[in-house]
This record gives sequence, C-alpha cells and structure tokens, in this order.
Amino acid sequence: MKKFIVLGATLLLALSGCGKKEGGGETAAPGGAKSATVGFSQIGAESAWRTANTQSIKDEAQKRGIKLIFSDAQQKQENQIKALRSFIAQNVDVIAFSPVVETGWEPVLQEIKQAGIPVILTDRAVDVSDPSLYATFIGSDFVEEGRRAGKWLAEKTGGKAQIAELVGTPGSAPAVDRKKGFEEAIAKYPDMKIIKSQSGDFTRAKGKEVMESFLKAPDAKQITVLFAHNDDMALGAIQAMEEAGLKPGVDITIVSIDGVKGAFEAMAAGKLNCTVECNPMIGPQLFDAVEGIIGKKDVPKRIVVQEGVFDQSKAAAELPNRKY
Ligand code: GZL
Repeated sequence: MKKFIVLGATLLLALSGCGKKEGGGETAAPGGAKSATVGFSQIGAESAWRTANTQSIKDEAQKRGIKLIFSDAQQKQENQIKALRSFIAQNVDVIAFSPVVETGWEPVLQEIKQAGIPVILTDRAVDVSDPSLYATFIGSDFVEEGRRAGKWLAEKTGGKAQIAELVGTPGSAPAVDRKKGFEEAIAKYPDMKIIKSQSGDFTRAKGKEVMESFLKAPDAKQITVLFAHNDDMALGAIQAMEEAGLKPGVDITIVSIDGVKGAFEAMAAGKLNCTVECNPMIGPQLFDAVEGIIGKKDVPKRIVVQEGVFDQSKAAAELPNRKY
C-alpha cells in the first residue's frame, strides 16, 4: 500500500510541476521556499570577484535549504541562453542570472515569461524594451563606481592625468557604465585625458597582455595613470609594468574597481593606489528576493548593493576585514 501512496504522491507532484505555472510563477513552490528549485546561470569564473560572487550564492542556497541548479557559461552568452532554456524544461520555480552582456536576451526572457517562471537579474542589467520580463535587478551602480574612480583620481593628480584604460567585457553593463561614470567625472578637468583604451575582458591574463602592448607603443612614456575596470586586469597590468622595469603605483598611478583581497595586498605593497568597492556578496539579497517572490510579497524592481572606496591609506587596516 505504502509503495502505491508514495508513487501516487510522486506522480501528483510531477504532474503539478508540468507545464505553465498560473499567474506568472505566483504559485511557484506551493510548499514555500524550502521546496523551491532555483536555476542560476553564472557568467563564468573570469575574476576573483566572480569566484566570490558564486560562493556567496551557493553558500546562501545551502544555508536556506533551497535547491540550486547552477550553470557556469564560461563568459559566453549562448551558453547562458542554453542554460536558461534548460531551466524552463526543468520547470524550476525561479530563474536567476548575471547577464554577460546587456543585449540579446528578449527572446529567451519572453519564453521564460510564457512558462510563468519569475526572473531575478543579479550583478549586471539587461537592455530590454519590456521591464516586466524580470521581477527585480540586484546589483551595484556601475556609473557611480566609475564616477568614484574618476573623482578620486582627479583629487590624487590635481586634475592632470594622461590615462590608459583597461575596459571590461565589451557590451557588458559594468564596462559600459563604469566608462560612462569615469568620463563624466574627469570631463571637468581639461588636463585629464584618456589616451589609450582597450578591453582586457575582466581577466588578469588579458589585462597583462594589453598593458604590455600599451608599454611597447611609441607614446608609452606619456602614460601617467592606469584606470582598470576591475582589479584582476589591474593586477595583470602591474605584472606587465614590473616586467618593463617600471614601479607600478609610483611611475604610473593605478585606480581600479572591485575591492578584492589581491587589490588590498597590492595597495599595502604600494603597487596599486585605489580600488573602488563592488560588492559580490549578494547571495543573501538574492535569496531574500527568491523567498519574497515565492511568498507572493512585493519585491522592489531595483535593489542597489552598498559599497565604498579604499586607497592605500586604508589598505593595511582594512585587509583583515575583507571577505573576498
Ligand atoms: C561587477 C561584475 C564584474 C566585476 C569583474 O558587478 O559584473 O565582472 O567587476 C567581473 O571582476 O568579472
């Protein structure tokens, strides 16, 4: 008899899980968040920031006993789209993802909406015509991060800087918006100019490679500042500067963004001058939003992550407190 009941129950659960969820996912996980399954598509493992972001998400799911199906896209949009479609096929209760670039998401987000599964954006935003395609976006204000880097640099250099720029992944929200905020901040200073700009794709290896090419160019000696869109590219560039016989942080002032441990260690060693914090530890906020959606509570459309600015004067004292 027992076997029959279990089979019956399993069958019922399976049947109730199939097909469209009524009301756009509002009946997701009728047993509450603990019975929920969340599909998460992560960009990749391109930087220390990303590694910390992944750990925060996995740790929080485990802490709350929520089933997480996690997919790593190796920084390829087509892999993310495949993962999102597989989450639909698995009929998960909530889909969350960090979009590698801003555009190209409308079709798959329409498919997810058709399936009645709510979507949470984390870390990076998407550029879509219909904001109802996602429930909320949890992430930093990248324009403000760029502004903070520009403002700090203007104060540090007295408004005089010939800047080499290492740009993040082309078309990604952080690369687009950090550049926008930085250029807005330095626009007030006619003697602050970006004289070189190229993508290092947020990786240490590419950051080193591009900095090597900057230093080999005939006008290399004009560079007085490096602005890197993330610490990993800055740390690669520091290696390139040292291999070229330069003193990073002294011969070339360096400002970057993220606030990873490696940046604090470089600041304490006098090789990096400033990092603007970009907090990756958004696991708690993500699963608060998951529980809110499943519990049919109102979740704000935009949840901004709070963060600060750290230069060499604070590095040694702050290093022991760094969680990522
Ligand atoms: C920012 C995040 C960026 C980091 C990089 O929220 O998307 O991607 O700044 C990471 O380190 O690769």
